[in-house]
Amino acid sequence: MKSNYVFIKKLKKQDCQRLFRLILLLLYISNINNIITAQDTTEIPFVNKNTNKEILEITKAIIGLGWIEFKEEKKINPYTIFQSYKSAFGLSQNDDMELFKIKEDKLGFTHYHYQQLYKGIKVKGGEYIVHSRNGITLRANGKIVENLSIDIIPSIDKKTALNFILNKINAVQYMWDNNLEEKNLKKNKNDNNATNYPNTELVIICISDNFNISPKYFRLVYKFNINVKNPYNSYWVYVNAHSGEVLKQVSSILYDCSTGTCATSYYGSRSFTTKHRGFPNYDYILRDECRGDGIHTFINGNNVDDVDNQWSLPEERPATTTHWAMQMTFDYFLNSHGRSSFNGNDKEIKCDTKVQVNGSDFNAGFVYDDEYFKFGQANGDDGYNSLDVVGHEFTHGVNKFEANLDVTGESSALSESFGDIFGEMVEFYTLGNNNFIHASEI
Ligand SMILES: [Ca+2]
Ligand SMILES: [Ca+2]
Ligand SMILES: [Zn+2]
Repeated sequence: MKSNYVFIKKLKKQDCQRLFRLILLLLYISNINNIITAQDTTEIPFVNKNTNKEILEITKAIIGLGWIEFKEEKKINPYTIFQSYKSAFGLSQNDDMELFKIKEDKLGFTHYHYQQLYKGIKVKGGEYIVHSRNGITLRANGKIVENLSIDIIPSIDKKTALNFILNKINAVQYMWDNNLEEKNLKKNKNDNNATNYPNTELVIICISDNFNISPKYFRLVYKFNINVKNPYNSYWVYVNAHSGEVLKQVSSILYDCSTGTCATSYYGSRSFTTKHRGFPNYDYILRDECRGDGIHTFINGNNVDDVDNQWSLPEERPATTTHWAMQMTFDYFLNSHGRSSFNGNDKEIKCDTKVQVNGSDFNAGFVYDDEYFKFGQANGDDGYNSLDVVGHEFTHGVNKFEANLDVTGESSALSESFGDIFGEMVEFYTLGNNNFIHASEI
């Protein structure tokens, strides 16, 4: 036992020395790595180099690797800046900057959005925005990927690339193999040639996670949008157009508009918009992501879900009716007044239902500071949520943003009367008639 003990002790000493050497080695390697990363991330764009006489001639200041300020007296035309100063920006004869969007703002600036093309192919992330006033370029910011040298003739064809992807995704069923989905798409798009079968385009993408603009990180790829029926998902997939390697696969479901049916309280069966939740739920909730930044309806702050998007449970009726009525209200204001959501700028609409205050049913209200719409229960399984009531509450939100009408005195009285009128308008918009009696259905 004793000798064993010594042996262990010795081993430990040796181990310590080894460990120490290992740490030194690791430190050394990590240092090398640091040096490599440091070199990689300090890829200086040509516009920033002090040897770039052409750019120094026309600029007042270049701030970091981002902003460029131009001398106003140079009167640089925002339409021709990348043609006139092509080499100053580090563009080669293979590169072009394509103007794809022009936006004016309220301050009198016009913003020109440019996309870099390499031999005519989009370079993802190679973009510039040129800011001008009165036709003169004042500033610009963006990134250009310099010195690209990529063979733009793919080594593999689209079909082969798609097969690589399908083998990787290995779905039970794709959207384009489902007859009903194909039929619906043709119907919705009013186009007999519409199909879910994936289309593709060639693009150049960066494979480094932190978007390093060094040309060694750029690859020619096929970009596909793959819609999968089972298990439900939608992907953007990038396949190396030379090697066939799947370089990136991202789920592209940012929003979802599923059409469901609900048994409403006062208006019979109606269809409305819900959201499909993928893994791990695979169900639908009362969230509409196709109107502004969304309409989200809860029962006492909790999501309401349904597996087949046919909403028939009586205890969910206050929520489903509210969700539908709020969509009709949204549509009325958008289609009749060009107003998207109550703030006029897409703001998310949150509705809580079956709301109680101090243990008793509440009727309906707009929480002024939280901008939350609340609806109580009525007659057991119904809600305080007829179209005119929901329209009325929504109008309180409109009044807050449009006229600063709050909850006091005359301001509040005006807000109530506008709410009543617009509530009736929502009723008329949806049903084709109205009765000028508030909440007569309840
Ligand atoms: Ca159901
Ligand atoms: Ca009414
Ligand atoms: Zn009111």
